[in-house]
Amino acid sequence: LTNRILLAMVLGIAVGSLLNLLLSANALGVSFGALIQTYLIDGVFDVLGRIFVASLKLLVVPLVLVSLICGASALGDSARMGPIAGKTIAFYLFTTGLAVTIALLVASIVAPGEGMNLQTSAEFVPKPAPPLTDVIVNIFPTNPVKAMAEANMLQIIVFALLFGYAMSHAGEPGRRLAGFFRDAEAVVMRMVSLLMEVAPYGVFALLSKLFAGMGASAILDLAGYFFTLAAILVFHGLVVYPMLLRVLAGLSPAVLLQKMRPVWAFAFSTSSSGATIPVTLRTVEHRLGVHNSVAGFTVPLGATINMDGTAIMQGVATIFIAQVYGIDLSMAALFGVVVTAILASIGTAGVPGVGLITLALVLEQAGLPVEGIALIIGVDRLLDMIRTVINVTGDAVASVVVANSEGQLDQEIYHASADTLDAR
Ligand code: DAS
Repeated sequence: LTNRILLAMVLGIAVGSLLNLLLSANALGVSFGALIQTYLIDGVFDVLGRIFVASLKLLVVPLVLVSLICGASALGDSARMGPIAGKTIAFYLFTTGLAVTIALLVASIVAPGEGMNLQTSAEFVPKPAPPLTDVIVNIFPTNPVKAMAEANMLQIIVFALLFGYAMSHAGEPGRRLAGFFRDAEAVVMRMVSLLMEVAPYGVFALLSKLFAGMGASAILDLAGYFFTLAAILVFHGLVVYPMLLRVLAGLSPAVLLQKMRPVWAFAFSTSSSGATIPVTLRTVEHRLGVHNSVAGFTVPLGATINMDGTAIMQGVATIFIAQVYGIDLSMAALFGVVVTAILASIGTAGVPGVGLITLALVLEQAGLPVEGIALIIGVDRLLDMIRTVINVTGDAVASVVVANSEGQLDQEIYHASADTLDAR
């Protein structure tokens, strides 16, 4: 299945890029070109892609709810919820802070924005940011059904943790209900597997449409910014995470990276950590051996508050915009960028483009012109896809490290090859 999804990714990028070339060179003629654009790209590919993302999102709330309730009730017994939550949140904050610090350092040295006089490509109207106190109070749901209807991840997480914990301290009725939720989780997980069977078609459609509309010219204008950011994202994924796995858990990173490929395909093609939760959760539990009581908590929480890739973009974009406008940032301003990037990633859900919205927060805090975002908006779509891959990888690494530290990692599953697991 993994190979089919990866093949769909490659095909989608190839077909989309070819269509982009043919259409921009007007090689198909005006009328036939218009037909292709209308009925194929904006028709079949667009509809299939959106149905695919919708069906993924459909599973997110039920899966997060039942897996967290099961996880919390299992944790409730062992009263390990506190230490696991503490370790998880500490890991997320540390890696996000590390990510944005590396980004600020490298971008300052590479200086991609030096001496550029770019005109802003479009007016960017930033949304007013909610004050931090509201963000914290907003984490506590007033109505669980409303939280689920709005897919408010943090509120669902709080409700599920409280409900699951209470369930584990409710005697016989609690035990019966726990059984129900475990069955419910098994069924929803089965739905994820069914959806993954048709994933190649969805991934192909999404990427064909995306690349058909993505001119290479946008990347050429911003090559310095694009390649600096892409390089740091790859470094974080292939060097920092493997180092953390070895140092903190003594585990082989190659195994994790190899098993994460289907998750990467979903994250890359949907640009949404939230929509990828069902696949991240299934992979972390069934292919990396993280017990449900840990994964059910770390994965949904991570998809919402842990966005190392986004923090890296915000670090590089801040330096780039400061350089383009010829503004020198003080150490205090840079420190403020680190703190704001961490806090900004906490308050936002993992959906496409959320990184740009919170970038306005970071720029404001650094005293930089927020309209500078318009400089980089043209090339952000592809970068969003790449940084979402890093975001979900960070969630998986945290799950493995925390589970391992709690003795909740099945080493036999972790080290089993992906093919033997797929065969099960
Ligand atoms: N697309 C976001 C995510 O789902 C990341 C971002 O927008 O920066 O993680």
